[in-house]
Amino acid sequence: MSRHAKINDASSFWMPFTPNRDFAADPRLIVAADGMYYTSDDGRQILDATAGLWCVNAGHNDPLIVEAVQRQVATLDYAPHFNFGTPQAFELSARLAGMFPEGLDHVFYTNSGSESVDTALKIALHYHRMRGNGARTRLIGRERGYHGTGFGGISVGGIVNNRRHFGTLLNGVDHLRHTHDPARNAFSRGCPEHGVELAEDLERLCALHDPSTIAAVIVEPMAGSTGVLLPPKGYLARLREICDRHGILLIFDEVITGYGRLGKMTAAEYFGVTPDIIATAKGLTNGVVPMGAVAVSREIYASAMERADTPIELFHGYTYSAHPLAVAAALATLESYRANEMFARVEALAPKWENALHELRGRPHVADIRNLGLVGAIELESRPGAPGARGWQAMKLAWEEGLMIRVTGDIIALSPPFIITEAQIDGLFDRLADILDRLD
Ligand code: PXG
Repeated sequence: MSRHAKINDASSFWMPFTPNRDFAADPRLIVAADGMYYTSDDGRQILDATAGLWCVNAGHNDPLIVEAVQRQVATLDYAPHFNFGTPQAFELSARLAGMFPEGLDHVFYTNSGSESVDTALKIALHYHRMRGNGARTRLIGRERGYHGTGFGGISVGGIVNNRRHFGTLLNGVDHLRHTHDPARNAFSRGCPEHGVELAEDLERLCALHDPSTIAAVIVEPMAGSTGVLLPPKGYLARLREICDRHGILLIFDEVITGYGRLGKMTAAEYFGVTPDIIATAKGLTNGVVPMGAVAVSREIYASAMERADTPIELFHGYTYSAHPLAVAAALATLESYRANEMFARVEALAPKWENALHELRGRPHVADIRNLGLVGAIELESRPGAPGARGWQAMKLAWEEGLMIRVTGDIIALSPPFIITEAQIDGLFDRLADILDRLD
């Protein structure tokens, strides 16, 4: 049976964020992975330049994590965390509390980034209500923001295709302007110089709605999914100041940036700006078992505990909050990051990564190149009348050449596992240069 027949036979799988019909005609199947590489069903080694979907930070099949999960599944498969607990879930919270910025020392568990975002938004609303500020119900996101695909996330998110088919979404949501300004900032290395004033857009929304109606602002400190949009220098600190001035909670969505992507545990630490809530997922378990974690400030947790008007302080949670397999995977993942000094490795590799990436400037169609930590983006000029077509061709050519890359429209996003070597970085960009030269 040919590979194509197999896919067509299996067409009951409605694939996520994928052109399903195109995939059936031209499938890309993965059957194994190890370290930096996937193995395709035709036996080729594919360099993983995206850490799966930004999650396999420690590389594939890390023995520490594999063994921990194997041991756990044979010991305790599942336990509820509504009214019961497992010691490891408390151990993980304590470890995480020690890794998040000072003051963010309570952790709520979820199963995905989308659930972490929903949880963060709900906790923000709950916080204000518990404190007698029930009028603070507005949530502010940002244009081009990606916060997953739950109704909370698409409401505060700002990617039009993710929103337009799904009705009226949450009400009382508004959006800051995005910070992408290639006219002033193209080919910046690291964070761009121009655009700190875009944070003042929050003052505009405060003036429009009155700050006493605004519960929280949620942003990705570095927007990943929308094509790697970096915060202008000083922007996040300015947002923090404005939130403080008006009693608004600041939420960082660190589903991509959490767990070392920028060379520190969090982007909050990297930028020296501490939000009130951090939503994470992905790298928490190296993608091995789905899990998210939401870190909240001492004050938010204390408000819930001290002001609760019912024995259960927060009516929120998931059947699989703190699932034992996920907790085992997370503990082992954090241990792997620590034992292998992986965040420091990202920091050390970042200059090499930046230089190799920016060597692509001047190749055909390259309109902008951006980077931070172990993240890179190459923005291509769109083909006239066919936005996204050139990016799509790049993704397919890359797969044929043994590279997994992500594309968002005509933007190529790169975010390899932290174990990538300098030689692999050179090999990756050599091959990408060749692919760019071949694009229509
Ligand atoms: N917030 C952010 C900032 C994300 O990047 C989510 C929330 C949602 O996480 P879940 O686990 O519910 O998918 C994400 C997810 C891409 C890509 O191509 C990015 C994500 C997911 C899939 C693809 O950049 N980010």
